[in-house]
Amino acid sequence: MRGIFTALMTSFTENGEINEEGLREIVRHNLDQCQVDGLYVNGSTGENFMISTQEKKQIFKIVKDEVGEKAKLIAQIGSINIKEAIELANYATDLGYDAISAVTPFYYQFDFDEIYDYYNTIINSVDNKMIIYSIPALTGVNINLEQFGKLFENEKIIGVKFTAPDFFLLERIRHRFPNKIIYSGFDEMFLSAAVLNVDGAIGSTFNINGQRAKQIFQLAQNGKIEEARAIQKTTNDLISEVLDNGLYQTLKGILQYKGVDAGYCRKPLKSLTDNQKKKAEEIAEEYL
Ligand code: MN9
Repeated sequence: MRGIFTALMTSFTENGEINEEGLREIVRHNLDQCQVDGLYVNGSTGENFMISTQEKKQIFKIVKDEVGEKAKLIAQIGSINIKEAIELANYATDLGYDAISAVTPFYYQFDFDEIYDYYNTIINSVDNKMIIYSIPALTGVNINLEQFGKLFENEKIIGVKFTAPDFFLLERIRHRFPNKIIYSGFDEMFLSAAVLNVDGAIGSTFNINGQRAKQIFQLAQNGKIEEARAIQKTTNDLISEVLDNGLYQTLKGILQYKGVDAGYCRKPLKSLTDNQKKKAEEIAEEYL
């Protein structure tokens, strides 16, 4: 399960329906052009928190059907509706997903005992492995080193998608749990995480820039930090422009420009304005 995983985008029609053919095109683009090792399906980047249970299942099914055995698949099934999480975990497992992942439960300011119960209840209800999805900036939920230790006592909890700029905590987790899998979550900080010996990365920008992420990872593993830094620099020039222009909209605009029908974002996310679209095309021309 090491390597570069794209946090897969979902293609929607202008009316907000799932665009199946567009979704398949995004998958193929990731495998053929970006050459990533796997896909992380129905994460933040997939607009997961704006779609129904039925639609999540549909997406899991389409992606597995398109990928087959060509890449590893992680199903993000986290939901504060724990019954939904368990249902989706079993659904994705039956489809053949290699692991499941769940965002930390958010909104109600759950305490650690509740978070602990959430992960153990979900993973003990399914014959699969769990990757914790930690993204404190969006959930408000922080897990400290001791708490990671308690969660990792369950051997079915195999790792974490670490989307935080806390390199002190990241280094401590790496050191304390050498056999757990750590994925770097912020693409713009990937080299720094790779130097700390993470096992891979999961990111939104890999939908367009997966090849550079693969290079950064390979170079860092071979100790070629100078070369890796140059590629991270170009990557970050690209990411800065994407973030300034609207993250998901711009990624979709770039894919569209590349001939991939990434479609629209789902409301309440806005869709690209004409100016943003033009900028997305300029970014694609300059960097991709
Ligand atoms: O999961 C992604 N996080 C979100 C990882 O989309 C919330 C990242 O890949 C970021 O989008 C990316 C840009 O900040 O690093």
